[in-house]
Amino acid sequence: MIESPPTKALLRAIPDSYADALGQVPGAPPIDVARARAQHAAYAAALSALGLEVTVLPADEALPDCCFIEDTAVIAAGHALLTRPGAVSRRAEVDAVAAALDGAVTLQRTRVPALIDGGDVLRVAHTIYVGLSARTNGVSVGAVQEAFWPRGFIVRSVPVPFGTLHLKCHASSPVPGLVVVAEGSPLDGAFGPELRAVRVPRAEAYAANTVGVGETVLVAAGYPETAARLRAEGLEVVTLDMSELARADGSLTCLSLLY
Ligand code: CIR
Repeated sequence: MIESPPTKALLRAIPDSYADALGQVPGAPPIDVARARAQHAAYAAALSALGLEVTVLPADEALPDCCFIEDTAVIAAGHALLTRPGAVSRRAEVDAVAAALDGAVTLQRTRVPALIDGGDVLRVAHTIYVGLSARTNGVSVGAVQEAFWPRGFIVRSVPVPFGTLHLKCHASSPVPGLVVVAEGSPLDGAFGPELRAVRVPRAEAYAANTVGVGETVLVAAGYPETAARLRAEGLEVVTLDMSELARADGSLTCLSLLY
């Protein structure tokens, strides 16, 4: 299977209701929505500067978490599996994304009783890992298999440790052939010698979630060792402030669908 690299990024704007997004730590200071929007805009600008055609869908006030668009679809080889997000309050996010993707990729819906958040799906070369988490159930593994096995992918399931939201909180694959893995994560040591693995120190685990475009990797700001290890692999590193997105359990991959 020969696949061209992504040329487009689909993002979704941040509603005022983002102040009530899921995943906030009780007692933590309130989210600064204006600052979150500035961070989101910097993310969009970074993708655009790297040559992607960026489209930002309008926010929906009824959907506080809608900016975390990654959870609504899994896209590979020109095909999108539209998800059924694990959180009930997020299920309606999918429709606007489906409409935006229609025509650009083929579409398939996830059927009941499968539940899946895109943040639990990590593609590494021709293997797709599905993290079993509080949001993604075992039935979804069959759904991912049905969608992507005919397109040349092997699908494997992997447990997501209790207390963490998604598989991609632990690992990402920003560049073909390279994985970024948090030390001690369920995927630490799971990859074969054909892949380059950059291990992220435990104290920097949040930085294991990265986005790559060509030989450039977006990394959350404030994780110098991870940035240094990626540079040592010959990659360009762009750091982005994620403070207000992290407050609702968001990280870099969550904010876009690349295709
Ligand atoms: C949620 O709890 O669903 C959102 N507040 C955060 C989703 C983050 N998405 C991702 O990591 N793919």
